[in-house]
Formats: sequence, C-alpha cells, structure tokens
Amino acid sequence: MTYSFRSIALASALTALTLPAAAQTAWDMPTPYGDTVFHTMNIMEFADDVREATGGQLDITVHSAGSLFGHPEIKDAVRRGLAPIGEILLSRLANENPLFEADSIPFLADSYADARALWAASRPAVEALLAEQGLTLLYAVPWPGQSLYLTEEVTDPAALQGVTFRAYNTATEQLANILGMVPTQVEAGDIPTAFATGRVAAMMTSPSTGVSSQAWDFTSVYVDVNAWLPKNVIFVNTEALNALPEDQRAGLLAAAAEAEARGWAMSEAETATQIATLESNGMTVVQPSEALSAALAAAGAQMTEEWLARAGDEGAAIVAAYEAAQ
Ligand code: PCA
Repeated sequence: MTYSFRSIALASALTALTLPAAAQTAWDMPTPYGDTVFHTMNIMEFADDVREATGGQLDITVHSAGSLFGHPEIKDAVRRGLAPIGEILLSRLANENPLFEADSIPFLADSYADARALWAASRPAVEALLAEQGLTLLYAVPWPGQSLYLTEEVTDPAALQGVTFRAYNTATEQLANILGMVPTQVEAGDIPTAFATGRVAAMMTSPSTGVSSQAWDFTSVYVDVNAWLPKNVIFVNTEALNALPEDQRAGLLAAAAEAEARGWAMSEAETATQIATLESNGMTVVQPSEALSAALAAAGAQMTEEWLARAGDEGAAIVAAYEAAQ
C-alpha cells in the first residue's frame, strides 16, 4: 500500500493535534512580607527566573504580605497542598522543634560569615525535619542583623524594665522576658499600628524591617546591637515538586540556588544602606552602652544554654559542626 503525500501530511497533522500540549503549571506562592522588602523582591526575581527557565511552563504568582494565607498558616497550607510553594520565617517553627530556631539565639552567629557557617551546620537537620512533613526546602536567606528600636536612648538596661516589646517568634519573646520587658507577638505588617495604638513601645528587628515599617514614625533611637540573623525559608510541597516534568523541576531548582546566592548578597548589601535610611529619616543611630551590651550578652548566653538543653544531641552536634567551621 502506498501513501500519497496528502494522506501522510494529514496523518501527521492529526498526530500533532492529539499529542498532549506541554503541561503548563500555575503555582500560587503565599509569602508573609511586603513588596518593598528585599526578600519579596528576590522571590519576584526567582519567579521570573523560573518562568524564563521553563519557557513560561511553570508560572509562579507571588501573593505577598500574607494576602493569600497569613504567616502562621503558610507552612500548613503548603504541607496540605492548598498552595504548592511558600515562604516563612524559619524560627516561627520553634514550637515544633528547637532546631528551627538556631538562627534566632542572640550572638550565637552575628555576622554573615557566622550565619553562613551556622546554616551549613543546621541545613541537613532542617531539610530532614521539613521532609518528614512532605516539604522540600528550596533555599534560605537571612535578614540583616537584629537591632534595638527605642523611643528614647537607654544606656542602663534597668530602664528596659516593664517596656512593652514587639516580638516575632519565641526567641524574641524569651529575650524580652529575660530583659524584663513585656512581649507581644506582632506580624511585621502590623508594626506601625501596634506602636501607634500603644500596644508596644520597643522592638528588635533588622534595618530592613525598620525601613519598611517606617520606624522613624514611632521610634527615635536605633541601637546597633546586630545580635542575630534570622532566616526566611522557601519550600515546596514535595508531591507538587515530584509531579513537575523533569525539565521544569530542574529549572525550579536552578533558580532556587541562584535566589539563595542573590538573597544573601542583597541582605548583606542593604544592611548599611538601610541603617543610613533610618538615620536620614531622623533616627539617632547609637552603639550600645557597655552595660546594655553586657545585659544582652548575658541574655544570649542564657538563651544558648537553654536552647542546648532543649535541642539535645542534635543541637549539640549542630553547634559543634558550626564551631568547627569557624
Ligand atoms: N524582620 C522580620 C523578621 C526579622 C526581621 O528582620 C520581622 O521583624 O518580623
């Protein structure tokens, strides 16, 4: 039997019609922080990179500032598959396991080099704990060092007694309690309202969050304590990851590795510029007094000890690996 050119052309046209189109995937990505925050800007770039690497086949829509799920809901939303991918502050999971809050202990790792070494030492444990919940860690990026925002300069740590304090995880709550302050949990986006309504009068956060919340509107002194660099983590529902075609999965992982490197550089680069922005908006930038430094260092030592007691052998192994790398 011979085929005419016409029937061959027709047959291949029909084959083309019945071939499945390359699968396109649309992912919603809930994140906690606002659009002007460098973490969110980095994630937007990550989503662009993923689109580019996959020829538009994997299309991530970022829902910033807790607009799709609130910060406390994001991890479980991704675990349950309500959203395939998301971002949270890692230490918000401290109630599940103390290994998640190693990066929020004052002065355990208070430079970018130390933060990198601590992350290298703790990453395998964090990955394994998330994997148990059906989550795959994609990347982590630290905030700049955490410093103290006050309405007036404090040189004697006794002056902090009874001052209301905005906390964002259990570690900041513990620190406040040790210093005799009165902590209240407040999401980053609610900071201006919490100060304006008198719920809190002091906080410790990065210069990045100081700028994004316009801290000069409600505090006047930035005490450059630079005590720890807590990280945001970006993670994906493992089933959703495995359901991607191989090339899309590879594109996603490559973009994540790039976002991790870029995010650490962005964080480090904006530390000085954001402190300068606080200052140019009228805040006084001071170094901590000796007495305040000593009180904060003592609080850090106490929190390290208490964390080691909570985190057991695994915590001790992380600290040992971290110290060996320094
Ligand atoms: N900003 C976030 C977490 C740490 C930081 O620098 C916040 O204040 O909520």
